[in-house]
Amino acid sequence: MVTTLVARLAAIVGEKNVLVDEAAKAPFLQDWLGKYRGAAAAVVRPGGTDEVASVLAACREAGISVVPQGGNTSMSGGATPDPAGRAIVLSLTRMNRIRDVDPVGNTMTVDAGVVLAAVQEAAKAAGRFFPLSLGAEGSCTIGGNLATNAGGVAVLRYGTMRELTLGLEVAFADGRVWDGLKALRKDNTGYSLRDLFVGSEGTLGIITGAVLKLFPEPKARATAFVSLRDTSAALSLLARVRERCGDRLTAFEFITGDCLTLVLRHVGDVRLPFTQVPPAAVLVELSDSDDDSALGARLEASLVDAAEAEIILDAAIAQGATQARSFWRLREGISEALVREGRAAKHDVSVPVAQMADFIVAADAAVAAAAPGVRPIMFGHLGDGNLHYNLLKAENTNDADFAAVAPVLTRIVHDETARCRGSISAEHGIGQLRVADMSRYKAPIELELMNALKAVFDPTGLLNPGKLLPDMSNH
Ligand code: FAD
Ligand code: 2HG
Ligand code: ZN
Repeated sequence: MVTTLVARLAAIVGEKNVLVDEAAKAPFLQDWLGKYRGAAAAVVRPGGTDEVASVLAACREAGISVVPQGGNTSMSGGATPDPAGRAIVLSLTRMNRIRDVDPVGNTMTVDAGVVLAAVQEAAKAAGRFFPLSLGAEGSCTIGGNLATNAGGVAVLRYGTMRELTLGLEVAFADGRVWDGLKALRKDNTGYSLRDLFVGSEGTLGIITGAVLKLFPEPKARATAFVSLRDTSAALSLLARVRERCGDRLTAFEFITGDCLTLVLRHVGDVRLPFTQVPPAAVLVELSDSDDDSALGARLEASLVDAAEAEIILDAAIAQGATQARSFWRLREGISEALVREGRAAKHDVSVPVAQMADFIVAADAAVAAAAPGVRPIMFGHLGDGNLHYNLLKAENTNDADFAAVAPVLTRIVHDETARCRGSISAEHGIGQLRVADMSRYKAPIELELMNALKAVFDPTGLLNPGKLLPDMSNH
């Protein structure tokens, strides 16, 4: 059966685009964090939307499921198949064409496999700006960004991927294609199908193309690295900078001192602009589409204000683009530093911004009581109420002991999140990592409706099985 399917897939996408050799498949079968390893009958690399549709039809007939994959940078195992091997990985990376840039309508139409950085560059070449920005931008794709409703470091000003998208093209499980590539800012003709696919993590259809919103290119930027005592101080600073700078505030990234220590330990070519590692730090960035030479002065005035009010300990304002990049390097190096430090129980929570300090105090206390010595390493998009609350094993314990306690710690963190009416996945999706927790923290009516939608779009369970939705058979 699999041999027949492979031959059929080769007829659709070309023999060299169906990988069956174990070594060739290997990079597609393991996630970025090295937490999951799966198996697949083949990795299939279509070159266009029609090919995607034909591959889906062939897999459906053969009873083989399909795991869509873009840049394979998922933080929740969303793009990794299970170990059974009764799936193909559908890699969209050959579909990397920028189809159209419209500087009048301020839109760009792209294939789903275009790498995010290439979209940013194409926007720049047209004198425009595409604001989604995250550490994996050199390898993640627009399809993956859409399927996870990615956030990143500029959500405060520009919103998540959902808010940056006007239209979609989607191949359905039955092999039909929906051309929803409308470049319209206004379209109130019924239910928004587009919004169903954003954040659906490959479980409802394969996104093959998208119309994205473009923005005026920022002409001025001002960036500061600020040291502070704690999260409460960071929240006070956020309120002050917002008051003084309005929507020029583009990024407000929070990093604890313990987290900075890991970056300094594991990432080359980084330098802290202070003599000592502070208890906490914030990377603040303002931007303006006017060539506003007063932007730096505005940021400085906000920080002087905050220093006088004893909200901040110290601040360094970047003297040019090179220093700004070096501040960002400290922020963007965090995920890599965490991987190098060892196993972590990763959490990507959001709570109402005003509750963030209380959340951290309560979560830290409960974690310390349950597992003394476990190290909370925190950072995140504080302006969005989004915290990456990572727990690293105590220095004197081994991986096996930590693996045993990790689910208990996750329960503590997620229960505290729920108490604050927060979300257990702010931006990384559910994937396979958080499927069990979906049943625990989502209302039964939401789960029931989500399963009903899945049954409409993918009645045979062809698409990304085991991801996002918990099995409802025992409910
Ligand atoms: P993949 O990892 O390949 O896939 C992600 C999910 O989307 C999977 O469920 C997959 O099945 C599905 N999928 C992929 N393509 C399609 C498609 N065409 N149609 C349907 N489904 C599809 N995320 C944030 O939100 N903010 C961050 O700041 C951030 N920073 C990161 C930093 C690093 C260093 C890394 C490794 C990851 C980071 N991520 C972040 C997580 C990740 O979600 C994003 O990198 C990105 O959105 C995933 O894109 P991808 O192309 O790699 O998708
Ligand atoms: C970030 O904000 C990403 O850098 C990754 O969302 C978070 O590694 C993580 O926990
Ligand atoms: Zn993040």
